[in-house]
Amino acid sequence: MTQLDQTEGQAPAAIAAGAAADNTPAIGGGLPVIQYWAQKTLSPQGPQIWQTLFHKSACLSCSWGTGGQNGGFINELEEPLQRCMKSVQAISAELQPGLGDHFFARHTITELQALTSREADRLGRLSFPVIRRAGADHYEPISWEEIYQLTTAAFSLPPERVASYSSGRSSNEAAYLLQLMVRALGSNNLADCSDLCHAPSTVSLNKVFGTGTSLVSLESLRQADCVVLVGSNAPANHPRLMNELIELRDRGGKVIAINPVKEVGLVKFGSPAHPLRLVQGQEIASLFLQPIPGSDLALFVGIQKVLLERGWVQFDYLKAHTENWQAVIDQVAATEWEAIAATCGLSLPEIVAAAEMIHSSQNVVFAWAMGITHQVNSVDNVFSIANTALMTGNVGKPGAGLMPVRGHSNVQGFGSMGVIAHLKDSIREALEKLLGKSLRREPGYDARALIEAADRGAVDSLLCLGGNLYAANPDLTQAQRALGNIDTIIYLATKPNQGHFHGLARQNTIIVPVFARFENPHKTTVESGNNFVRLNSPGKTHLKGADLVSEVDFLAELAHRLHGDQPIDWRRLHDTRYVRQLIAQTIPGYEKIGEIDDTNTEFTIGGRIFLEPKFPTPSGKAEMQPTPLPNLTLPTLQDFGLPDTQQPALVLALITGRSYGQHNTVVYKEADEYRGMPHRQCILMHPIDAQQAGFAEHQRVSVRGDAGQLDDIEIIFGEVRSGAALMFYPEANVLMKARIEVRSGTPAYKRVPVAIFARAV
Ligand SMILES: Nc1nc2c(c(=O)[nH]1)N[C@H]1C(S)=C(S)[C@@H](COP(=O)(O)OP(=O)(O)OC[C@H]3O[C@@H](n4cnc5c(=O)[nH]c(N)nc54)[C@H](O)[C@@H]3O)O[C@H]1N2
Ligand SMILES: Nc1nc2c(c(=O)[nH]1)N[C@H]1C(S)=C(S)[C@@H](COP(=O)(O)OP(=O)(O)OC[C@H]3O[C@@H](n4cnc5c(=O)[nH]c(N)nc54)[C@H](O)[C@@H]3O)O[C@H]1N2
Ligand code: SF4
Ligand SMILES: [Mo]
Repeated sequence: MTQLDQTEGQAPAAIAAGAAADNTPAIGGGLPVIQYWAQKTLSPQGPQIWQTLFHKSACLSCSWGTGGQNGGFINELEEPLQRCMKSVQAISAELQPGLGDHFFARHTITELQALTSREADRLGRLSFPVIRRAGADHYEPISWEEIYQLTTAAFSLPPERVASYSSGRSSNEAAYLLQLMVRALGSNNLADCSDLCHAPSTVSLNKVFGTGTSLVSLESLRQADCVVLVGSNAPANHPRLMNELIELRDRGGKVIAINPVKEVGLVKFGSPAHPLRLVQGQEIASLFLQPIPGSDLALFVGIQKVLLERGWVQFDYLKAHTENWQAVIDQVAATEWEAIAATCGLSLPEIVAAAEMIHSSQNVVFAWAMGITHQVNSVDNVFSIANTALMTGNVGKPGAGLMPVRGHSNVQGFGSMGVIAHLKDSIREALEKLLGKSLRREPGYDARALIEAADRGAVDSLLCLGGNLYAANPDLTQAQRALGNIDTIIYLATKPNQGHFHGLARQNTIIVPVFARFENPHKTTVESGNNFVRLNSPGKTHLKGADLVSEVDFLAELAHRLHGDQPIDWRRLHDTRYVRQLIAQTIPGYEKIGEIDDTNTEFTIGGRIFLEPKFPTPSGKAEMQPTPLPNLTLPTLQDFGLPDTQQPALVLALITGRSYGQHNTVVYKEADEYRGMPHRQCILMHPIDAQQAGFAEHQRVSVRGDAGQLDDIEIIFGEVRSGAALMFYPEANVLMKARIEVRSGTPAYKRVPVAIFARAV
């Protein structure tokens, strides 16, 4: 049905050639990256891609914050050559032609539901607003006036029954407007993709340090001589972070990689910024530890125990700068080595090696991503990392500290702007002053609570500012049912995705096509994971004759219709400069945004980077938290409704995550050559697990979770820890029910119990 760009699906030749040996390349990054650049930028779309790469705006893709006012290739320290292949992937997807006028008349929703993620993305840019009315099997064009009428009516319903969901690609200005409009209605239901992502980091860091974001700047990272990288596939997901690790190794520093999967790019990486080693690559991990999924906390307690037993704990630091340290030390002392080793599956020498490396380094940065947060004990996981950093005096000095490696390019900005279920009192009070009324104090729905509420019929209206709420959730059957209980859903989006076809509301589902970041008619800003604010210049869309709206204009118009002129002139919020002035007034640390239109000066947010061990907690000290060992169990075959005579079969802890050829629920490329997975319907397994159950490589099997089953899945052997396996999201999201960490609401996507068996049962 669609014109698929076949070149995207093919293996780069360099990889295909290497495939003969063992099916995977010897390094991450490397020549295929250059090849991809050449292929894309020399294609007919090439000139447009280059133009967009040089546009003065932040990269659309990850939170590393490349691009901005000094040009598209510049990082936060104004260094050139900092743009990775992913940004080209993201730009080229937004530069697709628009959907034709009659597209939705020609294709039923039933047909569109059969599309894969990649096919849905390849349909092209959304270029005119459409509505799907109750019972219809088509989207049809709709006027802007009717959209605003329906949306205004939907958001005039009781505030506890209205909600928003957002994803971190939109601007700070759109995020600020969204939360101001929703809170002014009396609702706190501001679910966000960060609820499915780094919320556990925010919760833990706030509890220990009184601040929820990275405590380390990029500049400070440059002064580290050891980086502990936990549960992150940075070679694929934050490629420019790899430049930092290459340079760290060059200056004699160490990298400890902790990951049940031996990701090739964490072993060796070739970066275009270091052309002499592009082909052979640079060794990244000085030490690679492969714990059992979900067990990192036990490893960190083990490291702490070594520090304690060898007299390496910095008690002077703990006494001066932390609270509750004695309880944490007591707990470490009381935890048995056997329990630690049995939980994390690592040997004592491995744990000692990590502790020695941390101890012998001057300045250690602890960085982590989804391997830590997508767990049922994710908040405790982050506590255990923080405790290790504090025991070694590695927080609150240059070159050291804690660094959650964030996801979307502006996900952190959304949190700063107040799009968060648990709003800080200081921001609430500032907003109350601005709006001249008191705001609801109880936390609103986070992303999971929103789905649960919708599932029980408690939500009438939902506005989605970007993202793909349907496919990002666990248990897609429930997600579809829950969204189907909502009367009105308004999706603001740049490109179609599976959520627009499966996440249909009961009455009206409206898709509002919006400008991408580099097309907005006004300036906007975003915040990087390193707490740096980027300014995006206005731009133009390549879509001729399209009927798009900017997110800010849509939200300002809707807010004006809902709230009129009081107590603020909502219509004035069409002017993003005015929005920035309100942000400067109400968001702590963001004062400089009030002048950015005049100065064009991007800045680091105040009060976020800690070069001294003084923290914004009531005591000014870090408040350490004890960390109980997780009790890791896997179900038996009977729990999956299978007789234990079912042969061959085995139960594994499944990691669901990304390939380098996808951005979240949007798949750009079917194969993941770096892991040797030729298509999306694969499971990466340890050969021993497979062989013990009688499976051969490339055999097709069924994978069953507690919510669903996937058949015809190809077994691929790889360097994943025995007992664990890896599959791609969002395809794997049919398998699991949502098990969440209670304090953060984040699902445990990285330790999903699954049973594998030979035939569909
Ligand atoms: N190319 C690309 N870049 C992206 C994205 C994308 O989809 N594609 N998404 C963006 C977003 S929103 C995010 S949140 C980030 C995600 O960036 P990452 O967090 O790097 O991505 P994931 O693929 O979810 O998985 C991270 C790693 O955790 C490991 N892991 C799994 N379980 C465990 C465990 O129990 N312990 C440890 N130590 N490790 C474990 C996995 O093997 C994997 O290597 O990337 C951002 N950047
Ligand atoms: N099993 C499993 N599930 C997961 C994860 C996992 O590792 N495993 N990861 C989780 C994580 S970390 C995250 S962050 C979530 C991601 O969840 P989401 O953020 O909800 O999903 P995305 O796939 O990033 O959303 C992509 C869509 O955003 C829209 N879009 C892109 N740019 C813009 C823009 O500028 N404006 C607007 N309005 N729309 C835009 C496009 O229509 C595109 O189709 O998924 C979570 N789900
Ligand atoms: S590392 Fe992230 S921000 Fe930098 S160019 Fe790559 S995708 Fe963009
Ligand atoms: Mo994320």
